Amino acid sequence: MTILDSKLFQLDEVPIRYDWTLDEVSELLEKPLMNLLWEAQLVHRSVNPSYKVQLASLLSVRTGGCEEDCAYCPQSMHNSSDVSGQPNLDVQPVLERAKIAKEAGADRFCMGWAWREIRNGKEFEAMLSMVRGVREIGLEACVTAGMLTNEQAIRLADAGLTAYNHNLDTSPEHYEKIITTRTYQERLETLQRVRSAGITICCGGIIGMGESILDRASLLQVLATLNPHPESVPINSLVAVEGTPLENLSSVDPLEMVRMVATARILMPKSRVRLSAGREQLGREAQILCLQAGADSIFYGDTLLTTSNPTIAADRDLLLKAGVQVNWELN
Ligand code: SAM
Ligand code: DTB
Ligand code: SF4
Repeated sequence: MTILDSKLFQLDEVPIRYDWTLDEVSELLEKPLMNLLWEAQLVHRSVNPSYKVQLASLLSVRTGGCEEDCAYCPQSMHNSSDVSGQPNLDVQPVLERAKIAKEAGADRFCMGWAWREIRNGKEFEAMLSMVRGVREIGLEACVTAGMLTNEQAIRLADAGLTAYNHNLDTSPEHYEKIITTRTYQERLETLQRVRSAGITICCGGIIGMGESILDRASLLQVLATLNPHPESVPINSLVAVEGTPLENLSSVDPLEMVRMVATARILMPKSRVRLSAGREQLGREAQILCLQAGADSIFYGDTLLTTSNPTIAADRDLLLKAGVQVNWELN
Protein backbone atom coordinates (compact mmCIF):
# COMPACT_ATOMS: atom_id res chain seq x y z
CA MET A 1 0.00 0.00 0.00
CA THR A 2 1.32 3.41 -0.90
CA ILE A 3 0.52 6.67 0.80
CA LEU A 4 -1.86 7.50 -2.05
CA ASP A 5 -3.99 4.46 -1.22
CA SER A 6 -4.51 5.63 2.34
CA LYS A 7 -7.85 6.97 3.50
CA LEU A 8 -6.22 10.34 4.04
CA PHE A 9 -6.34 10.87 0.30
CA GLN A 10 -9.88 9.66 -0.26
CA LEU A 11 -13.17 11.26 0.58
CA ASP A 12 -15.43 8.71 2.27
CA GLU A 13 -18.52 9.91 0.52
CA VAL A 14 -18.60 12.62 -2.11
CA PRO A 15 -21.84 14.53 -1.60
CA ILE A 16 -23.81 15.36 -4.75
CA ARG A 17 -25.38 18.81 -4.64
CA TYR A 18 -27.82 20.51 -7.00
CA ASP A 19 -28.07 23.83 -5.15
CA TRP A 20 -24.75 25.46 -6.06
CA THR A 21 -24.91 29.26 -5.96
CA LEU A 22 -23.17 31.50 -8.45
CA ASP A 23 -20.96 32.86 -5.65
CA GLU A 24 -19.86 29.36 -4.69
CA VAL A 25 -19.08 28.43 -8.28
CA SER A 26 -17.15 31.68 -8.89
CA GLU A 27 -15.19 31.19 -5.72
CA LEU A 28 -14.15 27.71 -6.85
CA LEU A 29 -13.28 28.81 -10.38
CA GLU A 30 -11.10 31.64 -9.06
CA LYS A 31 -9.44 29.82 -6.19
CA PRO A 32 -5.64 29.85 -6.03
CA LEU A 33 -4.78 27.18 -8.61
CA MET A 34 -2.96 24.92 -6.15
CA ASN A 35 -5.98 24.79 -3.85
CA LEU A 36 -8.41 24.27 -6.70
CA LEU A 37 -6.32 21.39 -8.05
CA TRP A 38 -6.03 19.77 -4.63
CA GLU A 39 -9.77 19.93 -3.99
CA ALA A 40 -10.65 18.70 -7.48
CA GLN A 41 -8.21 15.85 -7.22
CA LEU A 42 -9.59 14.68 -3.91
CA VAL A 43 -13.00 14.39 -5.54
CA HIS A 44 -11.67 12.89 -8.74
CA ARG A 45 -9.56 10.27 -6.96
CA SER A 46 -12.48 9.23 -4.81
CA VAL A 47 -14.88 8.72 -7.67
CA ASN A 48 -12.36 7.43 -10.22
CA PRO A 49 -9.47 5.90 -8.27
CA SER A 50 -7.90 4.20 -11.29
CA TYR A 51 -8.09 7.35 -13.43
CA LYS A 52 -10.06 5.51 -16.09
CA VAL A 53 -10.43 7.64 -19.20
CA GLN A 54 -13.30 7.08 -21.62
CA LEU A 55 -12.38 7.43 -25.30
CA ALA A 56 -15.12 8.88 -27.49
CA SER A 57 -14.74 9.00 -31.28
CA LEU A 58 -16.64 11.53 -33.36
CA LEU A 59 -18.01 11.43 -36.88
CA SER A 60 -19.93 14.07 -38.80
CA VAL A 61 -22.76 12.29 -40.62
CA ARG A 62 -24.34 15.47 -41.94
CA THR A 63 -21.87 18.26 -42.51
CA GLY A 64 -22.48 21.95 -43.18
CA GLY A 65 -25.43 23.98 -44.42
CA CYS A 66 -26.99 24.42 -40.97
CA GLU A 67 -29.59 27.18 -40.62
CA GLU A 68 -28.62 28.14 -37.04
CA ASP A 69 -26.31 31.12 -36.61
CA CYS A 70 -23.92 29.82 -33.91
CA ALA A 71 -21.02 32.26 -34.12
CA TYR A 72 -18.37 29.65 -33.40
CA CYS A 73 -19.52 27.10 -35.93
CA PRO A 74 -18.01 26.54 -39.37
CA GLN A 75 -21.11 24.52 -40.32
CA SER A 76 -23.55 27.42 -40.07
CA MET A 77 -24.79 28.73 -43.43
CA HIS A 78 -24.61 32.21 -41.87
CA ASN A 79 -20.83 31.88 -41.72
CA SER A 80 -18.45 31.85 -44.68
CA SER A 81 -16.16 29.05 -43.56
CA ASP A 82 -14.86 26.63 -46.09
CA VAL A 83 -17.36 23.93 -45.05
CA SER A 84 -20.10 23.46 -47.58
CA GLY A 85 -23.22 21.33 -47.29
CA GLN A 86 -22.39 17.74 -48.16
CA PRO A 87 -24.52 14.66 -48.77
CA ASN A 88 -25.28 12.72 -45.61
CA LEU A 89 -23.21 9.62 -44.98
CA ASP A 90 -25.05 6.32 -45.45
CA VAL A 91 -25.54 3.77 -42.69
CA GLN A 92 -22.89 1.26 -43.82
CA PRO A 93 -19.94 3.68 -44.13
CA VAL A 94 -20.81 5.08 -40.71
CA LEU A 95 -20.80 1.61 -39.19
CA GLU A 96 -17.46 0.89 -40.89
CA ARG A 97 -16.05 3.95 -39.15
CA ALA A 98 -17.52 2.81 -35.85
CA LYS A 99 -15.78 -0.58 -36.24
CA ILE A 100 -12.47 1.16 -36.93
CA ALA A 101 -12.98 3.33 -33.83
CA LYS A 102 -13.73 0.24 -31.75
CA GLU A 103 -10.58 -1.47 -33.01
CA ALA A 104 -8.57 1.62 -32.08
CA GLY A 105 -9.90 1.33 -28.52
CA ALA A 106 -12.85 3.73 -28.43
CA ASP A 107 -15.61 3.22 -25.85
CA ARG A 108 -18.19 5.55 -27.36
CA PHE A 109 -19.08 6.56 -30.92
CA CYS A 110 -20.62 10.02 -31.33
CA MET A 111 -22.40 11.02 -34.52
CA GLY A 112 -23.18 14.60 -35.48
CA TRP A 113 -25.79 16.15 -37.77
CA ALA A 114 -25.53 19.85 -38.66
CA TRP A 115 -29.22 20.37 -38.04
CA ARG A 116 -31.33 22.88 -36.15
CA GLU A 117 -33.60 19.95 -35.28
CA ILE A 118 -34.06 16.32 -36.20
CA ARG A 119 -36.34 15.78 -39.21
CA ASN A 120 -38.55 12.74 -39.58
CA GLY A 121 -38.29 10.57 -42.65
CA LYS A 122 -35.53 8.68 -44.42
CA GLU A 123 -32.71 10.46 -42.65
CA PHE A 124 -34.15 9.85 -39.18
CA GLU A 125 -34.71 6.17 -40.01
CA ALA A 126 -31.05 6.00 -41.08
CA MET A 127 -30.04 7.65 -37.77
CA LEU A 128 -31.94 4.93 -35.88
CA SER A 129 -30.19 2.20 -37.92
CA MET A 130 -26.83 3.79 -37.15
CA VAL A 131 -27.61 3.83 -33.43
CA ARG A 132 -28.66 0.16 -33.49
CA GLY A 133 -25.56 -0.76 -35.52
CA VAL A 134 -23.16 1.09 -33.22
CA ARG A 135 -24.65 -0.67 -30.18
CA GLU A 136 -24.33 -4.04 -31.92
CA ILE A 137 -20.63 -3.35 -32.52
CA GLY A 138 -20.33 -3.02 -28.75
CA LEU A 139 -19.88 0.73 -28.42
CA GLU A 140 -21.87 3.32 -26.55
CA ALA A 141 -23.78 5.45 -29.07
CA CYS A 142 -24.18 9.23 -28.86
CA VAL A 143 -26.06 11.51 -31.26
CA THR A 144 -25.93 15.29 -31.58
CA ALA A 145 -28.46 16.66 -34.03
CA GLY A 146 -30.11 19.74 -32.53
CA MET A 147 -33.61 19.92 -31.11
CA LEU A 148 -35.97 16.93 -31.07
CA THR A 149 -39.56 16.02 -30.26
CA ASN A 150 -40.67 13.69 -27.45
CA GLU A 151 -41.55 11.05 -30.01
CA GLN A 152 -38.12 11.23 -31.67
CA ALA A 153 -36.43 10.98 -28.28
CA ILE A 154 -38.45 7.86 -27.44
CA ARG A 155 -37.59 6.24 -30.78
CA LEU A 156 -33.89 6.98 -30.23
CA ALA A 157 -34.12 5.48 -26.74
CA ASP A 158 -35.80 2.37 -28.19
CA ALA A 159 -32.99 2.05 -30.74
CA GLY A 160 -30.55 1.86 -27.82
CA LEU A 161 -29.08 5.36 -27.86
CA THR A 162 -26.79 5.81 -24.85
CA ALA A 163 -26.46 9.59 -24.82
CA TYR A 164 -27.70 12.69 -26.61
CA ASN A 165 -25.33 15.66 -26.84
CA HIS A 166 -26.88 19.09 -26.70
CA ASN A 167 -24.68 21.84 -25.29
CA LEU A 168 -25.71 25.02 -23.51
CA ASP A 169 -22.49 26.46 -24.98
CA THR A 170 -22.17 29.50 -22.67
CA SER A 171 -23.88 31.40 -19.86
CA PRO A 172 -27.50 32.57 -20.24
CA GLU A 173 -26.12 36.12 -20.07
CA HIS A 174 -23.55 35.76 -22.87
CA TYR A 175 -25.72 33.51 -25.02
CA GLU A 176 -27.34 36.18 -27.20
CA LYS A 177 -23.95 37.38 -28.37
CA ILE A 178 -23.28 33.90 -29.75
CA ILE A 179 -26.59 32.53 -31.08
CA THR A 180 -29.79 34.33 -32.01
CA THR A 181 -31.74 31.65 -33.87
CA ARG A 182 -32.42 29.35 -30.89
CA THR A 183 -33.06 30.34 -27.28
CA TYR A 184 -31.42 29.10 -24.09
CA GLN A 185 -34.85 27.99 -22.92
CA GLU A 186 -35.29 25.84 -26.06
CA ARG A 187 -31.99 24.15 -25.25
CA LEU A 188 -33.15 23.40 -21.71
CA GLU A 189 -36.42 22.00 -23.05
CA THR A 190 -34.55 19.71 -25.46
CA LEU A 191 -32.48 18.41 -22.55
CA GLN A 192 -35.67 17.72 -20.61
CA ARG A 193 -37.11 15.69 -23.51
CA VAL A 194 -33.94 13.62 -23.70
CA ARG A 195 -34.06 13.03 -19.94
CA SER A 196 -37.74 12.05 -20.01
CA ALA A 197 -37.06 9.46 -22.72
CA GLY A 198 -34.46 7.82 -20.46
CA ILE A 199 -31.42 8.72 -22.58
CA THR A 200 -28.37 10.04 -20.73
CA ILE A 201 -27.48 13.68 -21.25
CA CYS A 202 -24.21 15.00 -22.64
CA CYS A 203 -24.21 18.75 -22.09
CA GLY A 204 -21.44 21.29 -21.70
CA GLY A 205 -20.05 24.37 -23.33
CA ILE A 206 -17.21 26.30 -24.89
CA ILE A 207 -14.76 28.78 -23.37
CA GLY A 208 -12.81 31.39 -25.29
CA MET A 209 -15.80 33.08 -26.96
CA GLY A 210 -15.24 36.50 -25.38
CA GLU A 211 -17.08 35.59 -22.18
CA SER A 212 -16.10 36.77 -18.69
CA ILE A 213 -15.01 34.52 -15.85
CA LEU A 214 -18.42 35.17 -14.31
CA ASP A 215 -20.04 33.86 -17.53
CA ARG A 216 -18.04 30.65 -17.20
CA ALA A 217 -19.17 30.32 -13.59
CA SER A 218 -22.74 30.97 -14.66
CA LEU A 219 -22.61 28.23 -17.34
CA LEU A 220 -21.20 25.79 -14.78
CA GLN A 221 -23.86 26.81 -12.28
CA VAL A 222 -26.67 26.08 -14.77
CA LEU A 223 -25.15 22.65 -15.50
CA ALA A 224 -24.55 21.81 -11.83
CA THR A 225 -28.08 22.73 -10.78
CA LEU A 226 -29.68 20.40 -13.32
CA ASN A 227 -31.08 17.49 -11.31
CA PRO A 228 -29.81 14.91 -12.12
CA HIS A 229 -26.52 16.32 -13.42
CA PRO A 230 -25.72 15.65 -17.09
CA GLU A 231 -23.96 12.29 -17.22
CA SER A 232 -21.30 13.82 -19.52
CA VAL A 233 -20.04 17.37 -19.53
CA PRO A 234 -17.92 18.29 -22.55
CA ILE A 235 -15.65 21.27 -21.95
CA ASN A 236 -14.59 22.72 -25.30
CA SER A 237 -12.25 25.59 -25.93
CA LEU A 238 -13.06 27.55 -29.03
CA VAL A 239 -11.50 26.30 -32.24
CA ALA A 240 -11.43 29.68 -34.01
CA VAL A 241 -12.30 28.79 -37.59
CA GLU A 242 -11.74 31.18 -40.50
CA GLY A 243 -15.01 32.55 -41.85
CA THR A 244 -16.78 32.57 -38.46
CA PRO A 245 -17.39 35.83 -36.54
CA LEU A 246 -15.07 34.50 -33.81
CA GLU A 247 -12.18 33.76 -36.19
CA ASN A 248 -9.88 36.38 -34.69
CA LEU A 249 -10.29 35.51 -31.04
CA SER A 250 -7.07 34.39 -29.46
CA SER A 251 -6.88 30.98 -27.87
CA VAL A 252 -7.51 30.68 -24.15
CA ASP A 253 -4.73 30.24 -21.65
CA PRO A 254 -4.46 26.44 -21.17
CA LEU A 255 -4.73 26.95 -17.41
CA GLU A 256 -8.25 28.32 -17.96
CA MET A 257 -9.24 24.90 -19.31
CA VAL A 258 -7.63 23.28 -16.29
CA ARG A 259 -9.73 25.53 -14.04
CA MET A 260 -12.95 24.73 -15.91
CA VAL A 261 -12.32 20.99 -15.74
CA ALA A 262 -11.34 21.08 -12.07
CA THR A 263 -14.39 23.15 -11.13
CA ALA A 264 -16.73 20.92 -13.15
CA ARG A 265 -15.32 17.87 -11.35
CA ILE A 266 -16.00 19.40 -7.91
CA LEU A 267 -19.50 20.55 -8.86
CA MET A 268 -20.58 17.34 -10.61
CA PRO A 269 -18.49 14.60 -8.96
CA LYS A 270 -20.01 11.62 -10.73
CA SER A 271 -20.37 13.09 -14.23
CA ARG A 272 -17.94 12.36 -17.01
CA VAL A 273 -16.00 15.54 -17.69
CA ARG A 274 -14.81 15.40 -21.27
CA LEU A 275 -11.80 17.40 -22.36
CA SER A 276 -13.20 18.22 -25.79
CA ALA A 277 -12.42 20.57 -28.71
CA GLY A 278 -9.26 22.66 -28.54
CA ARG A 279 -6.87 20.01 -27.19
CA GLU A 280 -4.41 20.72 -30.00
CA GLN A 281 -3.82 24.15 -28.48
CA LEU A 282 -3.35 22.81 -24.97
CA GLY A 283 -0.01 21.05 -24.95
CA ARG A 284 0.77 17.85 -23.17
CA GLU A 285 1.34 19.26 -19.71
CA ALA A 286 -1.97 21.13 -19.53
CA GLN A 287 -3.81 18.05 -20.78
CA ILE A 288 -2.20 15.95 -18.08
CA LEU A 289 -3.20 18.53 -15.47
CA CYS A 290 -6.77 18.25 -16.78
CA LEU A 291 -6.65 14.45 -16.54
CA GLN A 292 -5.38 14.74 -13.00
CA ALA A 293 -7.87 17.40 -11.93
CA GLY A 294 -10.99 15.74 -13.22
CA ALA A 295 -11.19 14.97 -16.94
CA ASP A 296 -12.17 11.33 -17.42
CA SER A 297 -12.96 11.37 -21.11
CA ILE A 298 -11.48 12.74 -24.34
CA PHE A 299 -12.45 12.85 -27.98
CA TYR A 300 -10.25 10.24 -29.61
CA GLY A 301 -9.54 10.19 -33.33
CA ASP A 302 -7.79 12.39 -35.84
CA THR A 303 -10.80 14.64 -36.49
CA LEU A 304 -13.59 16.21 -34.47
CA LEU A 305 -16.50 17.14 -36.76
CA THR A 306 -14.85 19.42 -39.30
CA THR A 307 -11.60 20.36 -37.55
CA SER A 308 -8.60 18.37 -36.46
CA ASN A 309 -7.91 16.69 -33.14
CA PRO A 310 -4.63 15.25 -31.83
CA THR A 311 -3.73 12.06 -33.71
CA ILE A 312 -4.45 8.64 -32.25
CA ALA A 313 -0.70 8.06 -31.99
CA ALA A 314 -0.21 11.31 -30.06
CA ASP A 315 -3.06 10.44 -27.72
CA ARG A 316 -1.80 6.95 -27.07
CA ASP A 317 1.53 8.47 -26.15
CA LEU A 318 -0.14 11.08 -23.92
CA LEU A 319 -2.31 8.53 -22.09
CA LEU A 320 0.64 6.19 -21.64
CA LYS A 321 2.78 8.99 -20.19
CA ALA A 322 -0.07 10.09 -17.92
CA GLY A 323 -0.45 6.52 -16.65
CA VAL A 324 -4.23 6.57 -16.82
CA GLN A 325 -6.35 3.52 -17.52
CA VAL A 326 -7.97 2.98 -20.91
CA ASN A 327 -9.71 -0.05 -22.34
CA TRP A 328 -6.76 -1.17 -24.47
CA GLU A 329 -3.40 -2.34 -23.29
CA LEU A 330 -0.91 0.50 -23.10
CA ASN A 331 2.46 -0.74 -24.19
N1 SAM B 1 -26.22 20.87 -34.62
C1 SAM B 1 -26.17 20.22 -33.38
C2 SAM B 1 -26.21 21.17 -32.22
O1 SAM B 1 -25.81 22.31 -32.32
O2 SAM B 1 -26.62 20.73 -31.13
C3 SAM B 1 -25.02 19.27 -33.24
C4 SAM B 1 -23.62 19.61 -33.70
S1 SAM B 1 -22.79 20.97 -32.91
C5 SAM B 1 -21.39 21.10 -33.98
C6 SAM B 1 -22.21 20.33 -31.37
C7 SAM B 1 -21.41 21.25 -30.47
O3 SAM B 1 -20.08 21.37 -30.94
C8 SAM B 1 -21.86 22.68 -30.32
O4 SAM B 1 -22.92 22.83 -29.44
C9 SAM B 1 -20.61 23.35 -29.76
O5 SAM B 1 -20.61 23.34 -28.35
C10 SAM B 1 -19.48 22.48 -30.31
N2 SAM B 1 -18.69 23.24 -31.30
C11 SAM B 1 -19.04 23.50 -32.57
N3 SAM B 1 -18.10 24.26 -33.20
C12 SAM B 1 -17.13 24.47 -32.28
C13 SAM B 1 -15.90 25.18 -32.32
N4 SAM B 1 -15.50 25.85 -33.40
N5 SAM B 1 -15.13 25.19 -31.21
C14 SAM B 1 -15.53 24.52 -30.09
N6 SAM B 1 -16.69 23.83 -30.00
C15 SAM B 1 -17.48 23.81 -31.07
C1 DTB C 1 -18.90 18.72 -28.12
O1 DTB C 1 -19.15 19.33 -27.06
N1 DTB C 1 -17.85 18.96 -28.88
C2 DTB C 1 -17.87 18.15 -30.08
C3 DTB C 1 -19.13 17.27 -29.86
N2 DTB C 1 -19.67 17.79 -28.65
C4 DTB C 1 -20.14 17.11 -30.89
C5 DTB C 1 -17.83 18.94 -31.34
C6 DTB C 1 -16.63 19.83 -31.43
C7 DTB C 1 -16.64 20.47 -32.75
C8 DTB C 1 -15.42 21.32 -33.01
C9 DTB C 1 -15.48 22.00 -34.33
C10 DTB C 1 -15.55 21.09 -35.51
O2 DTB C 1 -14.76 20.11 -35.61
O3 DTB C 1 -16.36 21.37 -36.40
FE1 SF4 D 1 -25.77 24.17 -36.60
FE2 SF4 D 1 -24.97 22.87 -34.43
FE3 SF4 D 1 -23.24 24.36 -35.87
FE4 SF4 D 1 -25.10 25.57 -34.44
S1 SF4 D 1 -23.43 24.28 -33.64
S2 SF4 D 1 -24.57 26.04 -36.57
S3 SF4 D 1 -26.79 24.14 -34.63
S4 SF4 D 1 -24.26 22.52 -36.52
